[in-house]
Amino acid sequence: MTLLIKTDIERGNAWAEALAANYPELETVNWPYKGDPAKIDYALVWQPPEGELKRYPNLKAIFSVGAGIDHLASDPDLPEGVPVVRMVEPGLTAGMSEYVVWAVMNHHRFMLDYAAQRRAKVWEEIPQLPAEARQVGMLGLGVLGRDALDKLRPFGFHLAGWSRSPKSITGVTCFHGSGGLDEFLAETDILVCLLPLTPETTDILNRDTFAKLPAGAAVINVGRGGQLVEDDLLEALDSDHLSGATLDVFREEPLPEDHPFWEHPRVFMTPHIASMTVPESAVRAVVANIQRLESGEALQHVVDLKRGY
Ligand code: NDP
Ligand code: OXD
Repeated sequence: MTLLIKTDIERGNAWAEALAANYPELETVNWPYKGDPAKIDYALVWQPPEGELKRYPNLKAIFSVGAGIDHLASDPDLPEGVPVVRMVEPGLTAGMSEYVVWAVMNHHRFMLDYAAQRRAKVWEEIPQLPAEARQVGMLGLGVLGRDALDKLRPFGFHLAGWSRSPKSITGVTCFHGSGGLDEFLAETDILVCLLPLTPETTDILNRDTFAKLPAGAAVINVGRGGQLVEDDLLEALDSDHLSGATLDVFREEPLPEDHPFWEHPRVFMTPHIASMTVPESAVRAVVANIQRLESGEALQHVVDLKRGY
């Protein structure tokens, strides 16, 4: 059995080592692969070139290195009938929750204002609100959104969430579908986007969405850059309707040098590092799934390509 790895070299080596240690029967080869395409049974990939996966006639499953599968769904030549599995693993989930808790606190504790005061050498207290006075609203109640809400719960924020299908989560006011969005936004002071990128979620963080948030709200985007209409965000920040934004993902990555976000005092940015799959823990999920398929059981976390996640 052979698995093709396509990711950056360093991470590819970490995956190869982790797989060798956990599943010695599985041979791994790195992309670009010059051998016989018929030999490849599985692919573990991040952003493969379009059409690449169609080259392997005996592919049994495609594993995404990350949680998002938009890098695969956008391939018009993705081989038909081969299941695509998204990444669900504890290291990735824990990393995202750390980032979201930090970003929520960054806004809750007025850190963008204190950074501005520091630059201006101003020593001044800003009256602090208790966590109970704010609502954190999570767009996306999947594996990552739910864990981040769990980690935020002990601080005492009001928690709300929005998903496609109805949910019931203790301590979280749940909304769903386009009919539930306005009510969800109306009370949300700190909006976190942890949605997958699909045709329905593209551009969802736009002028209308921002206008429905209370004045002074903050926006955190850790989903995908294609969900944010960047000019609309700049307009909402510059008109002081929004108090700030923390952005980890962008329409174009790396962010172009002349992009206004670089210099904007109310934007905090990171280079798509909110969380990363940890090969040492993720390998167990991949190995367990391959063993499941090899013994005739159903794979876990297969995405619905028609739905886009
Ligand atoms: P899941 O598939 O577990 O959850 C997706 C959630 O989004 C579900 O609750 C789903 O609703 C909801 N959703 C999808 N489409 C819609 C829609 N049209 N309207 C309302 N809700 C919708 O994904 P994960 O939690 O594992 O990951 C989420 C995303 O986070 C990834 O796709 C990726 O883009 C991003 N990510 C970013 C990282 C970074 O470093 N910045 C790292 C890892 C992931 P329902 O429950 O009803 O199906
Ligand atoms: C992911 C990512 O989808 O890192 O896992 O963006």
